[in-house]
Amino acid sequence: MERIYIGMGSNLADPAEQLRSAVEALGQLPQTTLAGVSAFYQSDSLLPGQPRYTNAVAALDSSLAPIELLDALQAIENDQGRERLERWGPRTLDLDILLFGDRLIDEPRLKVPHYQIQERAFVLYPLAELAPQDLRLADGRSLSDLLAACPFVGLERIPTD
Ligand code: A4P
Ligand code: MG
Repeated sequence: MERIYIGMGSNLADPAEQLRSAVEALGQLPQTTLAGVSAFYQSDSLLPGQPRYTNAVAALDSSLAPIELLDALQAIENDQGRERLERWGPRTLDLDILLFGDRLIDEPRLKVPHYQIQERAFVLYPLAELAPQDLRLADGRSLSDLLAACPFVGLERIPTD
């Protein structure tokens, strides 16, 4: 079993509902236990002219191989109506593997830690709700240093009813 953190994002078709469905689907993955879900956060899109995003992070304990997990996440995205029309385009659901145990992965289809983790408050703050305070990424960076360098700006924590 390895601890895995998944970044979830949606900015179409009732984003909070998309994230709730995604959490349910993650909980049903084979060889996998859902270990936690952060609060949901809203923020403006990194690209102007798109609807606001809702983001959250889920923690999994899984014995799936990284590529098996990526395939399963892409199947969940497709099930929830994702259409890949343009890179960075608006989407019903985006599931990114943020961290996978203490692995460094650099394959054509999969880079872990996720390459923009350090720039994204909507990833770091929900991750910090779930991860141990002294978490280190596989590349040696500490989560607390990344948080200190990425202010909580433009994020709105939303009630999850
Ligand atoms: N891939 C490589 N590494 C990974 C990984 N660690 N996890 C590959 C998941 N996938 C990974 O992703 C393209 C390819 O990345 C996949 O086929 C996989 O093999 P995609 O999800 O099809 O395309 P994308 O989402 O358009 O690209 P990308 O780079 O994942 O976009 P981002 O970084 O997710 O950015 N603003 C706010 N506020 N909140 C957001 O969530 N998201 C984006 C999209 C822009 N602005 C945003 C947000
Ligand atoms: Mg993605």
